[in-house]
Amino acid sequence: MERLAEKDEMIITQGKYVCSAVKKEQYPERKLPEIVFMGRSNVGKSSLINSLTRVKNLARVSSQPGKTQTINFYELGAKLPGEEGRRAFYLVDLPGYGYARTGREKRNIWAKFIEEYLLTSEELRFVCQLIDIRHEPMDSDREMLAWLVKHHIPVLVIATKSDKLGKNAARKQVAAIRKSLGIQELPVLPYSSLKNEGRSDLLDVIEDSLVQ
Ligand SMILES: Nc1nc2c(ncn2[C@@H]2O[C@H](COP(=O)(O)OP(=O)(O)OP(=O)(O)O)[C@@H](O)[C@H]2O)c(=O)[nH]1
Ligand SMILES: [Mg+2]
Repeated sequence: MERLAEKDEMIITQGKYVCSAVKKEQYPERKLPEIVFMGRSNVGKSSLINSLTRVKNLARVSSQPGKTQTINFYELGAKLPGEEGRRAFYLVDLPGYGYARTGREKRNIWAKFIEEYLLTSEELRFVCQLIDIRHEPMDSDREMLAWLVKHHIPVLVIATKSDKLGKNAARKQVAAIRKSLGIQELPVLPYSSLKNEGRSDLLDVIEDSLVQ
């Protein structure tokens, strides 16, 4: 997404790890707006959080799927254009779904504590659902999206690892993802954590969600 003119954008002033949770009592005490990242294992959720904050190893990244096993809260500080003070909000990293080596029992536990979080969070602004730009969405992706829509949780679909494809191929693949998810009317934001592509656009969406 090219910009015609540079406009002032939100500036991330700091990022820090706050806590990890698998149950309600472990959520952070301080209530702040929450932006959540979900998607299949290995799709690049933790990498995207590092790219947004520009803090390199804030969220743990691994080439092995199944790295993130808890709900992890990162607190960000931001300076919004035209505002004097700082805003604070959480980026929330979730364990991946659809990881084949996680047994049935473990998957059920996953679903339960994630669901509890998503359904009870009072400050949830929107969920970023991540899809690898090289792959067609799978049934688990469609099921998760349908679940979010059913519960009236706002979603932004992000196509990750956009650096893996050329510009044209990426554009085609974004259209294919949109079609396969049945969301032809909604935007899909291409993102590369490697090159920070898409970062300004995502910051814009986050800024909008903070000021509304
Ligand atoms: N080329 C490229 N590789 C990426 C990008 N984002 C993530 N990766 C790689 O993809 C792998 C998985 O990244 P993670 O950020 O750990 O993925 P995750 O979704 O948090 O995975 P789980 O925690 O296991 O659910 C790592 O090897 C990353 O280096 C990207 O934008 N471009
Ligand atoms: Mg992760």
